[in-house]
Amino acid sequence: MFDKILIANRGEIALRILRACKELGIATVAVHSTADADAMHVRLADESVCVGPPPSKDSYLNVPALLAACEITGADAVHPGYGFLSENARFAEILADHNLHFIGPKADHIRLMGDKIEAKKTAKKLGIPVVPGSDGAVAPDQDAMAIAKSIGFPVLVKAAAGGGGRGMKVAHTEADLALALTTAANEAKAAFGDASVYLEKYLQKPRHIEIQVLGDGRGGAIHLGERDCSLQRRHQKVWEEGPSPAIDAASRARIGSTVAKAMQQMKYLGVGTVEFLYEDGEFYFIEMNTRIQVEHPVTEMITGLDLVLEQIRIAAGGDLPLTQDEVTITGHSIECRVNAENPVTFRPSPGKILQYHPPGGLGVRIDSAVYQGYVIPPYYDSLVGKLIVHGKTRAECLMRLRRALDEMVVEGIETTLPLFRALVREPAIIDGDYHIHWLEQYLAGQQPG
Ligand code: MV4
Repeated sequence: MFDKILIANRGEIALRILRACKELGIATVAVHSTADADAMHVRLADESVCVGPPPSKDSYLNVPALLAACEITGADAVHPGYGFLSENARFAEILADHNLHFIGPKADHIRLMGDKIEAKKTAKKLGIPVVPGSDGAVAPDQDAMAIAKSIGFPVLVKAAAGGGGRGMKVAHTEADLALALTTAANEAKAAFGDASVYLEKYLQKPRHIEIQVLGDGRGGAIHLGERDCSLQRRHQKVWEEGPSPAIDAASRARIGSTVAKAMQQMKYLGVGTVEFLYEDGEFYFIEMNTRIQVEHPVTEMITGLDLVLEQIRIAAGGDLPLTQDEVTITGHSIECRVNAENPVTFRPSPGKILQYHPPGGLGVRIDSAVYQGYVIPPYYDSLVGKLIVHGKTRAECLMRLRRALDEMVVEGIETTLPLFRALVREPAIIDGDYHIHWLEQYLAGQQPG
């Protein structure tokens, strides 16, 4: 097991990792920018190192500074959290070159899943259902037109180096396709340095269903059920829940077993999330995330597993905590990401938190690193904290979420709390009857279809 872990992140996930380390009896090193000197994880860590000025590129992405921090403190492992360097294969390799452990998947798997075309080819080869589309990259020529016609319009042009919604263009007709291809390729070149694009059948109103997996790197892998992350705004998840109100036990077992077998064949190491679009009873693989995700607490609440603690144990060579038969999904969990943003315009609202009262009680969890008097800096994401609720049923979970949202107090900055207080009372949400475009249609004042 590791002796000292450097947490190469900030905010709530840095605190989350620190908690797991403390429970495992592992010493902790916090790194921070000059803007985060008063952050909670810095106060609670055994040691802390300032790695640079506020811009992420000069601090949390500053690899030489992070390596120096490991050298100075004698850390033997680095946990990257999510975002920042968490899916940077080169960083994982550099750590290995310095005899440091990267708490995450093998670098080759990070690199593989970072290329959306290679990821899809691998998924298909491993028996995971994928969206009908081109078999690899397409050039903006007749080739693409023929493929699009065989798929059937509308089609989606996606950037191989994209992901998370970046570099996507919809083409509804043949006339649209040529423009969509060149626009997507140009944008992909500019944004990712790679103009490769591929085609997929455009699914009109799917849900976003993601399967949590855990692999020991030696051929053992289990799945931990799904999370429904369909409620998103501009590709930012807002509300995540598990199990999905749209998935029955048979479908869950079917797709879960397919994914677990694929991870076994890959000899996948650590935590991972396999993302699907789900429409008319069918799952379609779109991407795989090789990191711990923001919404991991939903799975923790319904399985009883500490995913970050298991991630650390497995990175140190440990075994999986459960066999597949021992995995049980109990009850229902919903996570709301409370942001420091105006609840109508979503304009960021950084600043000092004058009053902070987190809700409590049975089945209510807050993953947050803020406190009364904390100043939310303008340099990073606007997450105040994640309100996670568990209940025996979805109905009980919604009732508890409604109560917890009404109890929560954050004064001094604007937050998205009012949005959640409205959503939890919205009939379609109460019925679990929504899709990936529902939230944006609701926010635009439309009657979501
Ligand atoms: C799609 C799609 C429809 N059809 N692919 C968005 C980000 C990345 N995860 C993939 N995304 C999508 N891929 C096909 N073939 C619609 C989306 C999409 C989306 C997916 C999940 C959650 C929210 C979304 C919002 C807009 C578009």
